[in-house]
Amino acid sequence: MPKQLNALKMSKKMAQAAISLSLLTGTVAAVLPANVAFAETQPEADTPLDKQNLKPLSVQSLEALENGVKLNLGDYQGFIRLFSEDMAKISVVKNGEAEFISPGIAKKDWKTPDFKTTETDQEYTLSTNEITVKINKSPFGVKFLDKQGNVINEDAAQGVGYENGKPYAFKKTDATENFYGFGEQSGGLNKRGKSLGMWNTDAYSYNKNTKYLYTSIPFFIGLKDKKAYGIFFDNTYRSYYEMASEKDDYYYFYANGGTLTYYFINGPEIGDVIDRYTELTGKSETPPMWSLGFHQSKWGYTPEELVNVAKTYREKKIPLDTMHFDIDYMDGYRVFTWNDQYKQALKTLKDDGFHAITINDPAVKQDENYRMYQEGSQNNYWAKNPDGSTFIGEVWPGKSAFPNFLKSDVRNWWSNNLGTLLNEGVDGIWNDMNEPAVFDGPFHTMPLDIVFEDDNGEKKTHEEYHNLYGHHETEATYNGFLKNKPNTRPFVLTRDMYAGTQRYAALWTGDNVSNWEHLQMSIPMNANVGLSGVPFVGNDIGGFAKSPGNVPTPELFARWIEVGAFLPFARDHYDNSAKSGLGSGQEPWEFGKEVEDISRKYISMRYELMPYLYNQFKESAKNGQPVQQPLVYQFQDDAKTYNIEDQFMFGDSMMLAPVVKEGQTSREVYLPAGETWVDYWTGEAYEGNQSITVNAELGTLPIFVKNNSIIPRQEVEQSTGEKKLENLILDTYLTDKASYSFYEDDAATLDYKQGEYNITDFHVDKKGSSIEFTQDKKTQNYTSDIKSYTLKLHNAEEPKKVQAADDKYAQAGSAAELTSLKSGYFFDSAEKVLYVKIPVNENHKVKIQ
Ligand code: MIG
Repeated sequence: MPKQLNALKMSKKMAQAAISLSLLTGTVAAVLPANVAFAETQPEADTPLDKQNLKPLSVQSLEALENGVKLNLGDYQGFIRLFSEDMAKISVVKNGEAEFISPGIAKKDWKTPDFKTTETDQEYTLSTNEITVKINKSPFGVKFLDKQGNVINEDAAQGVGYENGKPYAFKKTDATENFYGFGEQSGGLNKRGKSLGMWNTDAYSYNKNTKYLYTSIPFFIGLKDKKAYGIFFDNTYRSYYEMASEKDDYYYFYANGGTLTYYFINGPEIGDVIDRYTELTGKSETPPMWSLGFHQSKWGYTPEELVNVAKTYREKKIPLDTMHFDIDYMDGYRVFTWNDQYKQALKTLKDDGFHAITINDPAVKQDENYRMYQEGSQNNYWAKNPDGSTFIGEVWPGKSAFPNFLKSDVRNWWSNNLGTLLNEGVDGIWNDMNEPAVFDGPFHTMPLDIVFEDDNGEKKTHEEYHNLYGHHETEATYNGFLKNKPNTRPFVLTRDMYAGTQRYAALWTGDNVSNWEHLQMSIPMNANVGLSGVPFVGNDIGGFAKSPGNVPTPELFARWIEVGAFLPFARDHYDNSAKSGLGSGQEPWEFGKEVEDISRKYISMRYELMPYLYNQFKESAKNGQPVQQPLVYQFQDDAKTYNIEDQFMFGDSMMLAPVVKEGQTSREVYLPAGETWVDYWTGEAYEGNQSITVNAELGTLPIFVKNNSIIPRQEVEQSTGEKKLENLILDTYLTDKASYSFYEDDAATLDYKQGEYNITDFHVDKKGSSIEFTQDKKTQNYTSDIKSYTLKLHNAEEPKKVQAADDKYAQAGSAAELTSLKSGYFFDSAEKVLYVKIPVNENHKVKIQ
C-alpha cells in the first residue's frame, strides 16, 4: 500500500515509526502528504504529580554540620549545606541514602563560608554575609532571604518531598516574577506561565510548541523586584517545570525519579547567578579562534562539492573558516572510518587553508568484521538489555550497539579512537544523535529499562541515564583532543547536553526549519541557552529542514544571515534530501546577487569584529556570561526589557534589532534605560528608556552601540588568521569615558593556560575640552603581532593637535595616508570620525586637544 494513503490513517505512534523509517531513507518530505502536520518525535505522555497525594514533611530533630544542617524528616533526611556565601545545596533523600552529585557538577570542594545559626521552636536559621536560609520545622520548608532581609525565594504550602517516587518542590511566586534559562527550549524568552519538560529528544523539524528538544539543562533564573536568583535542580531523570502555569502564586518542579537535590544561588544580578552556577557546573573553555569564523555545511555534500563550495566562498570573497563533513564521509556509516574520496576532500581543503569538522554518532554498526564492533563486544562496552544481552537498535548504519559512556573505560576508548579523525587533520568534532536517537526504539530512543553499568559495577537504567548520555559522549570527545592533539584547543559541537556540558562543547539547536517562526524563535532560544551557562550556541542558518512549502526565500535567507553572522556559533547547514528538487542549495550565493552581497557584508563584519567576539568568549570562560544576551541580562532594572525577544546584545556593547518578520522594512526598537545608544549606521545618539522606529530595508540590520564603549576590531580577512593582527582598531563611542580590557593570546593552543597571554587596558577619557588615551599593559607574556592601534573616535570634532608628551602627532591627508605613518591622525569631517594612529609602545598619554 502506498505510504501516502497510509499516513492519513496512522496513529501517532505509527506516524513516529514511519518518520523513523523515512528518516532512514532520507525521504521524510516525500512520504508525508502535505495535509498531514509534519510529525515530530516526542516522548511518551507526561506523568503529572498527583497533588492529592503530597505528604508534607516535618523536622523531628536536627544536627549541626560543619557546613550546614542535617534534618531528620521521618522516612527522609534533609541536608542543607552552604557552599558559598550566596549558594546553598538542598537535599532530601531517603534515610540512609547518600546525597546526590551528578556528573554535571564540576566543583565539589567548596570552602565553607562563615555562617551563624539560630534556633527557635519553629525555625532553624543559617546566615552567611549574603543570605539567610530559614528552615521551618513543621511543616518542613525553606525560605531564602538576602542580606537586607528581603525574601528571595520560599517554599509554597504544598511543600517538598516525594510523590510516588517523584521528587518535587513547590515554590511561592507572584505575578511580578519572571523566569528565564531552562537551557534549550522552544517558544519565547520569559517562561512564566509555561509548562516545560526535559528529556533529550531528537525533535526533527520541531516548532514553537514542541515541549521536548535535544538538550536538558535543569537550571533557571527567577527575577522578582529586580533581583535575581537561580535554582539548579540536579536531577537527570525526565523532569518538569510548571512555572506558575496553573496559578499565579506558586510554581513547582519535579522529576520521574531520582532525588530531590537542588542548589539555590542568590544574585542579585543575573550575572552573579550565572557566574556561581558555572563555577558549580564549569565554565566554557576559550575556543580556538577559527571556530568563531563562519561554517558551511550540508547533509549530502559530495567530496567535490565540499571542495568547490569552499573555493566559491573564496572566489566570492565571503569569509569562511570551516567546512563540515556530514555522515557520508564514513564507510557505510561506521564511526571512526573513512570513505577515501572524502579523505581526499579533507586533504584538499586543509591544503587550501580551511578547517574541517566531521560529524560523529554514538551508534556502532553491528558488523562482526568491523574493528569498533569487535573491540566493543570483546570488552563489554555496550549498553545492555535487562537480561544482560547487548541492546541493538536501528540507526544510520543499520543494526547497531550503543557505547555505555557511563564507564570511564568506554570513554577512554572513544577518546583514543578520535585519533582516526583528528590525526587526519580534522579540527573539530560534531556529536549528533546522542539523545541517543534510535529509529526503531520506543519513542525514538532506547527502552527505559536498558542498563548502563558504572565503574563500580552499579547499574543505572536508561530512564536515569538518558539525559546524561550526550554529556558523557561529549566529555569523551573533548578528551579525545587532549589525548590526540595535546596542545590544540578542542572544538566539539553537540546536539545534546546536560548541565555542565558547556565545559566540553558548543551547542547547536538541532533540526530547525526554514521558516520565519524559527528565525524568530532562535533569538529567545539562544538567549535562554546563554543564561544557562552555555555561551557557544547557534542555529542552522537558513533552517535545516523544509516544512511543507517552506524553503528559505531569498528574503528569509537574507534576514537569517543578518542574525546568523552574529550568532556565537555561525553555521549555514541544511538537509539536502529534504530540499532536493527545489532547485537550489542554501549557500549565500544561491539566492541571487542582492542576498549574496548582504551575506558578504554581514559575514565580513563578523570577521572585523573578531577581536571583540573573541574577547567576549574569554569573558564567558571567566565568568560564564552569555555572548548572545537577552536585554534583561544587562538591564534587569528596566522592566520593559523583560519580554523583549526580538532584540539582543551581541556582547557587552552592541545591541542588534534584526527584522524577523516577512515583508518588514522598518521596525520599532526599544532602547534600554540608563544608557545612551548610538545608531551604528547613522551615528545618531538616542537616550535610553524609549522606543524608536528605524529603517530596516532588506540588507540593513539595525545596530545600536552603548555609548562610552570601546569595540576592538580588525580589517576584514577571508579566514581567521589569514593576516596577522598588526593594527588593532579601537572603535570608540564616547561622551565622557570609556575603557576596555583587551585580551590576546595565540588563539589556537593551550599555552594560555601556562600564562602566555597579554592583557592591555585602554582608557579614553574626556577631560574638559580634550580627550586622553592611555594604555596599561597589565600582563605581557605573549609575543603579539600588534604594532599599532587606531583609535577611531565617533561623533568627534576636529582637533587642534594630537600629542604624546613632546611628540606632536602628524596630521595625515587621508585615512589611507595615516596607515603608512608610525603615528598621526586624520579627521574625516564628513563622517565626523577622528582616527588617531598610536604606536603599540607609546608610553605616554595621547592628548587630543
Ligand atoms: O537523522 O547526519 O541534526 O544536522 O545533518 C538525521 C545527518 C541525522 C541530524 C542532525 C543534522 C544532520 C543529520 N542528522
